[in-house]
Amino acid sequence: MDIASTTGIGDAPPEPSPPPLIRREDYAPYPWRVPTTELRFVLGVDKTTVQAKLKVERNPHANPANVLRLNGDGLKPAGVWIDGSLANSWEMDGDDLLITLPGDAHEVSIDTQIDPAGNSQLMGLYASNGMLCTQCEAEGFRRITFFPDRPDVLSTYTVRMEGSKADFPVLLSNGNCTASGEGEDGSHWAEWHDPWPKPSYLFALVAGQLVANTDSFTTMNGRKVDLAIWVRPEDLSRTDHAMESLKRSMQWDEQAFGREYDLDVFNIVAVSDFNMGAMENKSLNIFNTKYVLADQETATDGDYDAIEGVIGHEYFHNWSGNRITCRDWFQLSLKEGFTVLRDQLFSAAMGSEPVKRIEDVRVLRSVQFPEDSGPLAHPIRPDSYREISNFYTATVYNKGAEVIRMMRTMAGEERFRRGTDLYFDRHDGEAATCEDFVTAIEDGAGLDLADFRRWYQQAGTPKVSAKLEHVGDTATLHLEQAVPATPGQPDKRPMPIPLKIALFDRKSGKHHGEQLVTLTEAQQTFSFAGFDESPVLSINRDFSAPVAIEREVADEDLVFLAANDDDPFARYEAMQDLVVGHLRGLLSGSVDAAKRDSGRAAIGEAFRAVIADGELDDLMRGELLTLPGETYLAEQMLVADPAAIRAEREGLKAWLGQSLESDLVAMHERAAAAPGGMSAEAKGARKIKTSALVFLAAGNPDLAETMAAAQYDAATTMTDRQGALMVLTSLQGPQRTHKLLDFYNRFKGNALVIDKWFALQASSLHPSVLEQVKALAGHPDFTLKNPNRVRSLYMPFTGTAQGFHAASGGGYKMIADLILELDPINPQTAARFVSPLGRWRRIEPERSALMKGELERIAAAPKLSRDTYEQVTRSLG
Ligand code: 0A1
Ligand code: ZN
Repeated sequence: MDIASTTGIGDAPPEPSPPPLIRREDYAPYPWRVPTTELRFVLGVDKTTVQAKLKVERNPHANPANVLRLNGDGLKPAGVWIDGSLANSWEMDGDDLLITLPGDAHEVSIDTQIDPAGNSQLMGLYASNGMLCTQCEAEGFRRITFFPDRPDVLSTYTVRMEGSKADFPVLLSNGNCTASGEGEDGSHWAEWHDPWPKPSYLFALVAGQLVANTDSFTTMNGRKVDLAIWVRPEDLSRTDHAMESLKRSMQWDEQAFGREYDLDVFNIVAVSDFNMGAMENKSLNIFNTKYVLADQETATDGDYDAIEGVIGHEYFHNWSGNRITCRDWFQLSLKEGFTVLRDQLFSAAMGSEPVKRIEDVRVLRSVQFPEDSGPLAHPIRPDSYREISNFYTATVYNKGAEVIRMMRTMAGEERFRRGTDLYFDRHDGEAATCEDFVTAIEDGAGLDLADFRRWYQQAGTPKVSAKLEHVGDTATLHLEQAVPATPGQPDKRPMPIPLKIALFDRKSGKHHGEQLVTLTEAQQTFSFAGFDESPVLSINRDFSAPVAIEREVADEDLVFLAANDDDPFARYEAMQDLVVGHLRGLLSGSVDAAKRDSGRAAIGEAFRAVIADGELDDLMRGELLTLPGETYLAEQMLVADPAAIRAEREGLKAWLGQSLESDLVAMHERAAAAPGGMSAEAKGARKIKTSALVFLAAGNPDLAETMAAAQYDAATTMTDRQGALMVLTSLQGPQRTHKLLDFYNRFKGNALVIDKWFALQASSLHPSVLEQVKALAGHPDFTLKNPNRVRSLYMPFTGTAQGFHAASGGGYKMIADLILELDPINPQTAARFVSPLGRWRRIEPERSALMKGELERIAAAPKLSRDTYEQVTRSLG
């Protein structure tokens, strides 16, 4: 579609015009309705023909238009019929098809032809290992046929698929299979009907050689739902955990949110070529294999948890996303923020609530906080975009979830439930807005959220400084908030920030009850009487607000909280703050050797107490023994030196590994003797085994090498095996090579495990990681065509101080080269690699210049996708 016809010979090449900016304030309803859509597919991997028949009628609530604008992307109409007659009253406008319609209601039919095998973007209809599948969110449907490809046009779909029975024995689409039959020459067909009106982004089709794990679920009102998880035959034995997770999700949504499933079938299909995690197409969810397949030998405990979470997430979308969808893509957080909150609550209910909370906060801080403080910062409800795929971000998803969680905290669980009940009731069947959601919570829960709406408008992580003063018998809490300037938003207003606090008595180690204070002004004080002695402040308990707290606090108070706080998150936070404060001091150069030693001693004592604490479960112990990550540490500094952060953090790790060596070895031994299985105890034991090795590897590499090699050899689970190999990969002894080779040979042919093999090497602390990743890119198993493989090699690499941030600039160049090479193949995935380079303003000057230089090199490339163009220009802007 890109053969230039616009330049005459001898002309200067035209400035490529930037892709248009789409603005939230320009929303206008679509002038037409599409009550029904009939699609007929004749399927082939290299050629699929599509016939679309749309009933259209004028939308009385929109400005009238005689032209029906149907979006397309790379399509040519092979024929257009209006009310059954071949029509010529149409024209193309760029990729869109414009049809002039005389009356109020018509039937429009359009034929198109597509090439699924040539679709390397994996948007629309594409081929993956001989199977055909679709991905339509956000704007992929327009790559299948011409259509008003926007979420506020809801239609009832009937789909007929026809194809070779040998190649495509299984034919699936949304809703129920209503008819099927045999054709000539070995073909067969099936017809599916989805009774629920839906936007085009929820359409799905799958055709291929698949087998199913089947089961059923009976809903609270007695509807029996047939469940099936479709995979390639060799993967069938790894689908049980996904099935159990699905049934638990269905049950939990009934009990926690009163949501019942609304069809007789629910299908999940696993596909190995997929741009994201999974997709909530109505009754036909399509999943990245990574979030379906698991057994103990090939999947880690983390993988099991992620599968449960993503299965839940997609299932919960049936109500928060499908029954109530989004009016436009600016409202993405309406479905995503809310659904992430729902999946977080689900996972917490299925496992350890505090550990889940800590994990969620860690993701928020390591991914969303940097996004919010960089050039790509945007509000959870963005104001504009050029390519919507770029806005499937940690901000829209994870901060979006935090914002809704704050409403829940302010309302309390019960009142919040009244709010969500009202929302589901009031907007069922509609394409709604974030504003609709907030209003429903306001009305249902009885909250005033007038100022709270600023959380939807303003980007940037608020900084809250907290100081506790004690005079007479009164403790006074001084709070101040500042929302930093972000691109396009220089001035911010204060936002309501709900903070759970407790004041601890130093002697008893207890507090007199948790309180919720809401900081609404730029500065505010809160007084608490009845304290003869100055209490210890525990603040933002359970991470009640997604803010950065700067507390003026003595190390001894942090040690106190790390040992005594009854809020597990606050306890974790005290440990983190202790370490962050220590490393920050060292990095600023303001700390002498004596102060460094006393800081280490305090941290060492806290760690020793955590290792010894008999009351703690091992999952939580593992969290408390996790040092703050390098990105989070970099985030604490205006300008970061990645090499210095790495060196100080590793220095502390080595010191802890040495001074706690016997405690760590004993902890490892104790955990190694624990029974296996999938209980919380067994998972906890596996987690702390690897934690012990991580510290020992820094402190005593030879000992760690021996222990890790033994753990690897004895492993009966991927958790133990991967943990051991992760440690060995960062060491330089002979076991590194042995075990990497063993791992590869053992799992050759299992794509998801080979992804781990790439990722472990690409994330290692090994000094030669840059050369190693370069070499791995030439490995016969590496391909740019598979997003999982690309991500597994290059994403972990962007976190390596000695690799990505190599002083030579070689790491930056490698990622820029990747972006340029991947962009024409898969722009969505390519654009995801821009943000690590976009951190340039917050990095020390020499590296900063190198990073910026690479961004400029990408920007100067002759033809960039909309995706990459937008991310690169925002990053430089
Ligand atoms: N709605 C999905 C996310 C998703 C978005 C775009 C995709 O296109 C490649 C795929 C999936 C979710 O939140 O799970
Ligand atoms: Zn989602």
